[in-house]
Amino acid sequence: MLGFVIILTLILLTVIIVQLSKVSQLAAKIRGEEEVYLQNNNRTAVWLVIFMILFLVFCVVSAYYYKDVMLGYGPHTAASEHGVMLDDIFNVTLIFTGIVFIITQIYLFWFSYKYRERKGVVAKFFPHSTQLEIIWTVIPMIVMTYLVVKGLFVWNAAMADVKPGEEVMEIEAAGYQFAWDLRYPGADGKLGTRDFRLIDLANNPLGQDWKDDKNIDDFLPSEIVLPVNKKVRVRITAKDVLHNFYLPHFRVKMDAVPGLPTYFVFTPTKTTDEYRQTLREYPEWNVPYDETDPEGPLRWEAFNYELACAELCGSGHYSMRREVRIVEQDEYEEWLSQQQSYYLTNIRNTDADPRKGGLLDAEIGKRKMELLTDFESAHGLDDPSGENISLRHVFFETGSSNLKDLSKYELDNLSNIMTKYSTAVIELGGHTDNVGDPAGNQRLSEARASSVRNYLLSKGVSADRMRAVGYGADQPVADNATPEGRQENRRTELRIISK
Ligand SMILES: [Cu+2]
Repeated sequence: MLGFVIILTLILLTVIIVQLSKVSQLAAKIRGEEEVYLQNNNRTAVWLVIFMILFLVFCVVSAYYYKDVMLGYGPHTAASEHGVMLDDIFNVTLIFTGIVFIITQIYLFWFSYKYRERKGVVAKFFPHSTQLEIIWTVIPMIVMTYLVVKGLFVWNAAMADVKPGEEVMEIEAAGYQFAWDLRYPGADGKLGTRDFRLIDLANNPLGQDWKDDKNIDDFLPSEIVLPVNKKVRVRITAKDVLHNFYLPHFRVKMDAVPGLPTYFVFTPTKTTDEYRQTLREYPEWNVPYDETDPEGPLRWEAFNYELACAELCGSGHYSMRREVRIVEQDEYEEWLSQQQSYYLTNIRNTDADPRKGGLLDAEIGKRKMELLTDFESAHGLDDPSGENISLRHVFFETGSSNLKDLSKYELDNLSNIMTKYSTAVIELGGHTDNVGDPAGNQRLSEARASSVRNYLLSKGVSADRMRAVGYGADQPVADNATPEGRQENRRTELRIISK
């Protein structure tokens, strides 16, 4: 129905215009063609000048009206070091091109008015003016040279990579349809190596090489969190099609290209909180973020920096948005401490782990510290002989007293402790669960305690400082009815008999 009305209206309008033109043709015949022509000419010339004034006013007013929502103005001054320079050169360019734009528009419309056809006025033929040629060649040349040279300086500064030895924190962003895999280097500060052939969407989204030690502590957070005023280098890659790593508030924008790693180096200068405080000063940011929830947070309170994909990469393109938080150093460190290594939480000791069954340096160090702490706290007592210290990482083959290879770490640590506390005398106690006959358990516990003692003898601890005792199943520390309890009961303990 609405469509019909619109079509009808258009037809009627056409009829009216045709009829009007017929009327003016008739009037022209009556008054004489030439006079009407000149009259129209005058009218058009005046309208051109009016249009020019309205148009220029509109350009200036609309730019002024929208300035606070544009990047670079009002609350949206750049939140990074190089961003300020980029905004600055945009402004310089805008001033020059703005001046040229206004002058040319004025001349264009003013000349159309001034040199309109009039009765008895003849055009003056003006073949050449060297002076004019010089003016409109030299001025643009100077301006262009200035813009290009200044632009090159800014470009080189904004795109510069880190210098050798410069302190920088490196993170990684890999785009795919339709999200980003983000990676941080962990405590060692180094991102581990990747190989696209190792990518396994379920278990190894980035194709990290687990044989590389640098990968052990890398973690894959769901948001970007960065400390303020610290230089950061982002490695940017893509796993399928072209994406674009875009942090609008920091004026960071770089293509993410499959097979061609790119990077961007920048230094955030405003925390999320500082940016919110600036927004707060603007009335349009003091309205509820969600119109349907007037009691909810205001727009400035709900503001977050964001990472967007600035390449139309497919139908789910919009969902590549990720939050970015810029925080003070201590808050950043707190966040870091909550992050879990991807390898240790998802890969360690699974079938995908090439180090399965072995110990990592960090684990060896941790076990060493635990045993030393236990030993020293018992040694500090007036009478340490009542304290049982569990040798948690001593393992035997099932039903036998043969030590498993992995036990050597714990026992080597114990041998070092015995060297450090050179007068201590210890008891090594073997314990079993209650499965099987008591005599057999007794024999097994004695044999296991002796194996431990023999290993320590081989490491140079003297025989008179150690005694091996088997307790069979007599001293359970957990419920023998459950498999976990029985496992806890099968153990080797250590007791300091004299300091
Ligand atoms: Cu994308």
